[in-house]
Amino acid sequence: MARKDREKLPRHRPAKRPSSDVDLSRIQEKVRAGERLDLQDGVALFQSADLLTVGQLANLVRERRHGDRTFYNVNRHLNPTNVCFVGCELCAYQDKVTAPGTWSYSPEQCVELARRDYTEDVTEFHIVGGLHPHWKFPVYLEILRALKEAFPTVHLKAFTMVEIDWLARLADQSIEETLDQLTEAGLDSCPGGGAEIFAPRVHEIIAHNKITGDRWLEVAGICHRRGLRTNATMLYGHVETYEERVDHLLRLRAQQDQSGGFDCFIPLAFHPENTPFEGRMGPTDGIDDLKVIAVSRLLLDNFDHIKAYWVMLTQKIAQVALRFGADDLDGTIVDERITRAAGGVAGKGMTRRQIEDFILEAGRTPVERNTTYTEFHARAESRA
Ligand code: V47
Repeated sequence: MARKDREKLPRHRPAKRPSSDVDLSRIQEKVRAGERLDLQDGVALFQSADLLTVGQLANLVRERRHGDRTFYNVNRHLNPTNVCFVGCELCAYQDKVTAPGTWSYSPEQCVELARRDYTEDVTEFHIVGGLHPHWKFPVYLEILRALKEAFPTVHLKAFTMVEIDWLARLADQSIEETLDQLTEAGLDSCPGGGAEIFAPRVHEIIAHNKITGDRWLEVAGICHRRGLRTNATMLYGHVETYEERVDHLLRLRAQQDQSGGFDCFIPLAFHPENTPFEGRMGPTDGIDDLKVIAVSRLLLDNFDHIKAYWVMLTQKIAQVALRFGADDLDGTIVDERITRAAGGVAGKGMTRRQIEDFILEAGRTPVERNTTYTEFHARAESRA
């Protein structure tokens, strides 16, 4: 990003000063009665300094749906490339193929990488990358085909709505045709990244070249109508206000009412290192992390699962989040790169044993799931 453009970026997060004067009694009644919350309720929950009441309400909703069950999967993240010409201000990816630290793996290299730590326990590859300036649509099909051929039983959760939109444009065809070809090549579902914050004011500051929030939702709707399950995310902790967070959540809820194909919602805590925001703001704070999980659980009454993504939250916050509305942790991951590039400290992966212990220590029951939450293995005891 050019220095003059960097200078224009906001120097601080908007001040978030929760207050003890916010009255939550009407919201408590609504949650207990199972009534839908609105924009005003969502903002009040964020404004309240009473984190424990907000968390307790979210926990009530979480336990109504799932009891103590806490989901995880045995997966591996794969990023075929970190070269991306979009140049989002929020991201630590590089825009030039020749920049130091970049990679662009061939389909064979993706298979080789996946094989390196593969065990028969792995049920999912989570595949996302940048929008590579030189790759054509067939490269993406070949990556899927090569992985499916080498690992026929592994679910391929690949490509965000941003990538799907780009692939359709690369192939000069409709989203529907693109999805059909990707599915034929092995695509099983899509991850939830790239949604950022839908509000145009924020989008312009953190991801001005990326598809708009409206387009992200439209592509998700098309996936759902085509029978493809997807996830949804919200990147928080940069320049967005409480109102803009709540607007994002309510737009996801409205989309879910319409198309019903989201499995899980994942709040993503912004990491500024190696992005143009480095030096302007630090990582998010624990109070805000827990509040976002809790308010998401309370507003997204039509989403089954809220994920505490341990990579971005750290293991400690993710564990506490299991009592603040979250019921899922993502998985073993093995080789996480997006957050580490932006200063993440939680590590590259966890063993199944570590995840299960971590859930049991929170007083919850670990349940291994597949990607679409249709197969489960409950574990009373942790195991290797
Ligand atoms: O799309 C990019 C975000 C996303 C930064 O669907 C950043 O199950 C924080 O979407 N700081 C990728 N976040 C991760 C993602 C995801 C993760 C886990 C599970 C699932 C799922 C999806 O990370 C990107 C972008 O929104 N991101 N840069 C950053 N500096």
